[in-house]
Amino acid sequence: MIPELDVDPYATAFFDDPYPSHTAVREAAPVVRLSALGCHAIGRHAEVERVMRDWEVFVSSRGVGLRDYKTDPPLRGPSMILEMDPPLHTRRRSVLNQALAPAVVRALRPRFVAAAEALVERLLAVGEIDAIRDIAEAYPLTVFPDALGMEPEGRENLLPFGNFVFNSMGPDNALLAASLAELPPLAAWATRQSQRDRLRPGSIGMAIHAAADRGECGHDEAPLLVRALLSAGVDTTVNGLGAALYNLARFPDQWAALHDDPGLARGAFEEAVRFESPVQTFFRTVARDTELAGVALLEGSKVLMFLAAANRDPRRWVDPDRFDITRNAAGHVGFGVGIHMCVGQILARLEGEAMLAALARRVRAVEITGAPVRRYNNTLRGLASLPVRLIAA
Ligand code: OVM
Repeated sequence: MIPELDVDPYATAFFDDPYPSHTAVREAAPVVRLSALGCHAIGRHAEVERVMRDWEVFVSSRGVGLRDYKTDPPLRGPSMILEMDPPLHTRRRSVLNQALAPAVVRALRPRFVAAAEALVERLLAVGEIDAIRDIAEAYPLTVFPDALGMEPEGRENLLPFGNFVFNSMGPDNALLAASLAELPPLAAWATRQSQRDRLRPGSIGMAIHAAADRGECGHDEAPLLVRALLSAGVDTTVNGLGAALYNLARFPDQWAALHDDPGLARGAFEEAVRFESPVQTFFRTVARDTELAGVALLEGSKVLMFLAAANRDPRRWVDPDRFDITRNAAGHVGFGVGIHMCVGQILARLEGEAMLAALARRVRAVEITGAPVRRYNNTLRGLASLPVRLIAA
C-alpha cells in the first residue's frame, strides 16, 4: 500500500513552512500519494535522481507541471525544450548549449564582476536597503537581459512574466488566476522581444538566431528558444541570489566566513540553491506502466518531485538543515539532473558568484532590520522583501 498524505504543496501554510511536510513525504515511503492533488510524490534524493535520469519512462512532453497535456491543454505554448523529449529536445538543447557555452560565459565575466562591484558601491552609500529589490532583483535584471541582447525598454515585464510561467505549473488556484489576468500584454511583449530585430548583434539571443541560419534549428524555433530563456532565466536567479542573501544574513557566522574568504562566494551560492531550492517542484508523467522503489506506477500517472525535500534528505546530506557555505553541495537537484538539467546554470553561477564576491569584499556584516516578506508562487520559493543594513568593511 502506498501511504496517502494530507499535504497540499500549494497551500499558503505550506509556503510559509514547507519543511515539516517535506519531512513527512520523505519519511513516509519512497513513493507516496497526495490526496489533495490526486498524484504520486517523491521526496528522497535517490528516487528524485532516478526519475529525472529515466526520461524515457518519466517523460517531460506531457508537461512538467500538474497538468497532463494529453488530457489538459497547456496554458502556455509548451516550452520548446523543457517540455519536449528526445529527439526533438536533443537538437534544441544543443543550440542552447552552444549559445550558453563556457567560452561565451567566460567572456561575460569582466562585465558581470564590474556591474556587481558598482552596485555594491552605490548600495554602501545608501546603507539601509532592501536586499531583494536592490540586490537579488536589481542585479540579474541588468546583467542577464544585457547578455541576452534585449533592448532596454520593457524589462519590467521580465519578473511578472516569469512569475506566470512558474505559477502555470501548479493547480488552478488564485495565484494562477492573478498571473493569467496580467498575462496578455506580458506574453505579447515576450514574443516580440524574442525576434531577431529586437536583439543586439553578438548577444546570446542573436547566437540562437544564428544557429537557425546554419540550419541547426528552424527559423520558427529560434524566437521560441530565446523566449524560453526569458521565461526561465530571471526569476530563478533572482530567487537563488535572494536565498543566498537571506541565509547569509540569518546566519552571521556564515557571512563572516564569506567576508574572511571571498573565494567562498561560489560555494555559498551553490549551498543556497541546495538549502532553499528556488525551484521547489517539477513533475514528470509516466509514459508506460513501470515500477519505482517497488511501487507499481501506471501509464498516465503524474509524479511530483520535491526537489527541495531531496536537497535536505538526511540519507544524502550530513546535517542537511544546516546552511554551511563550506560544504560540498555538488549533487543537489536544485538545477535538476540528466538531460533537462538547467541549461543556464553556468550563467546563474556566474551571477551568484560575482554578486556575492563583490559583497564579501566590501561588506563586513549584514543586519536584518525588518520583517522579511515572502513571495508566493506555485513553483518558486523566495522573498518579496528583506530590509537590511549593510555594514561597510
Ligand atoms: C522554458 C522554461 C520555462 C520555465 C522554466 C524552465 C527551469 C524552462 O520555457 O523552457 O526551466
